[in-house]
Amino acid sequence: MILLLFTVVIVSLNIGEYLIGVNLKNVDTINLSSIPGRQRCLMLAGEPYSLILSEADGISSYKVKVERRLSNLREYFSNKRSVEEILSKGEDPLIYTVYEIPRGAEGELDVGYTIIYPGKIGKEYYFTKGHFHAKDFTSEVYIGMRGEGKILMQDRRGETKVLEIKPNVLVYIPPGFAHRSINTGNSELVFLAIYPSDAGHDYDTIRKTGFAKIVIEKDGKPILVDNPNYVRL
Ligand code: M6P
Ligand code: ZN
Repeated sequence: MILLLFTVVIVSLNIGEYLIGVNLKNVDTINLSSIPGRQRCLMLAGEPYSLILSEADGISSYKVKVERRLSNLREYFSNKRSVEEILSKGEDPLIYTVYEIPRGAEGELDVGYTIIYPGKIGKEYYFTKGHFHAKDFTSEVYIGMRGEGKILMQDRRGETKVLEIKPNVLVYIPPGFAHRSINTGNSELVFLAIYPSDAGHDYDTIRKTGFAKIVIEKDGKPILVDNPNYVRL
């Protein structure tokens, strides 16, 4: 009987991993957008949990770790010549890392812990890809942990808003706004993100249009300027 119960538990865990498409226990580096059926992940749904915010590993008990390097952001930075120069030297700097606890089910919340490293490509500060939510009527909350930066938000008409993020600051991103985080400091920008588990990531729109504004360094300070490559839909 105990053996039967044990077998049932093992089989169901494997099915959970099969549904999300990755082995969650051994995930090291994975492209978040490549996980099929994230919203069907059954691993943790319904179970309460607590976690420790640690400087070393992001968040304890994370299930997915995403690393994005310059080569993953090739189309995103505005100074294409700088991008190609760096990559052609065989360098591929790590721009940011996300530790994530996906929950999978409608009504639940996913938690992400993002570290954007300090740096620039040309004059443009390191940033995240940025995305709309696949479900447009979902929002998100960011809580600054370390460092300083900006959250750039843009609605479907191309109207932008920018807010500061730093420790003890909470930024609310309303439904319908794409969001990108930018590290404008000399140290890591670290923040927590909390969003509905079924929100989904729409990367395609921003990949095609870019944001209408970019954040660049001028005289040692970050300034917001028009993006010369922005494509208005
Ligand atoms: C935050 C959240 C995540 C997101 C991450 C990186 O943690 O918004 O959902 O994945 O930032 O941003 P992006 O997915 O745009 O690369
Ligand atoms: Zn989001």
